[in-house]
Amino acid sequence: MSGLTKLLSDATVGDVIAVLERDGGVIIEDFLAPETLKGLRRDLLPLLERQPTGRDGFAGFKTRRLSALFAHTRHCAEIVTHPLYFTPAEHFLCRSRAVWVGDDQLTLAADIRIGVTQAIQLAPGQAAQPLHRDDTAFLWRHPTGGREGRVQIMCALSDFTAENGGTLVIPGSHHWDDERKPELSQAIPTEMKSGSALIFLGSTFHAGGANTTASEYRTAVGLALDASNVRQEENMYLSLSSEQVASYSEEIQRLLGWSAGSNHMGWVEVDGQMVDPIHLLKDENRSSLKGVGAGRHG
Ligand SMILES: O=C(O)CCC(=O)C(=O)O
Ligand SMILES: [Fe+2]
Repeated sequence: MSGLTKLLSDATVGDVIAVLERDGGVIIEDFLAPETLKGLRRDLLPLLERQPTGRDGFAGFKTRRLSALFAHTRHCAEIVTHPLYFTPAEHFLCRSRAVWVGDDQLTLAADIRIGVTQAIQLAPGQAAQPLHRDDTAFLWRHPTGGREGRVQIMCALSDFTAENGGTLVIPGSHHWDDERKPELSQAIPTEMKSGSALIFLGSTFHAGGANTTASEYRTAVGLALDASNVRQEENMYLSLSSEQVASYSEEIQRLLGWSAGSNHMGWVEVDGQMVDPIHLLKDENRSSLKGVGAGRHG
């Protein structure tokens, strides 16, 4: 394959689904309306500039990340509801299951939640990220049989090139089982103009590319739509204040959901890093809790 398949923004939902089923990823050219692209750049670029760089090879030592995006810009709403993203996501995430409740056999399906929001900017000199699947957060099993946990989008706020770190994707890797190791030699860089978007399945191997340019920044808004069954049933975050949670032992704090674990489910951004919320309940870190999300820049 010489490049990832590109569709124009007048493609049908069926076209997008067909390419995702075959390759696990697809580029939609001119995905963002010009005013959406302009608004995202205006709202997010100054905030990204103030973020520190990552502290490990996965987050990227020369990468700036900004989360809680719905607190920082209104324009993410236009991305998640775009019919060429939302409707294919529904197709992969909302598969129904028959379940017995007493005498009734019901057909239930998950609906959709926004799983991650993150602007990602790779500076010159950033090395390639390790290849991974984004549904690793859910410890999803592969092959998925068509039932995905996550459908991800990377909207380009700058041009994406092979040289500036355009996302590496291994086409077809969503069909692989969990034993098969991904290799960089199999990955294809995402090359697209600013305003275009890469959509890929949670089971597709991908990585941020290496930025080998002297002075170009590669900037994206990454968002994930997730199946709503990958969360706690009762909403503990709204039911208990952080003070109430902090009054319990660490074991109970984690069980109430204030824990990200080794699979990083439930992290929260503090000072540009994705941290385990358990740390915020400790007395010495309680002040950071006020810095989470909108409060920090508001
Ligand atoms: O920056 C990119 O192109 C991809 C980043 C990514 O896959 C991630 O952080 O999970
Ligand atoms: Fe990823």
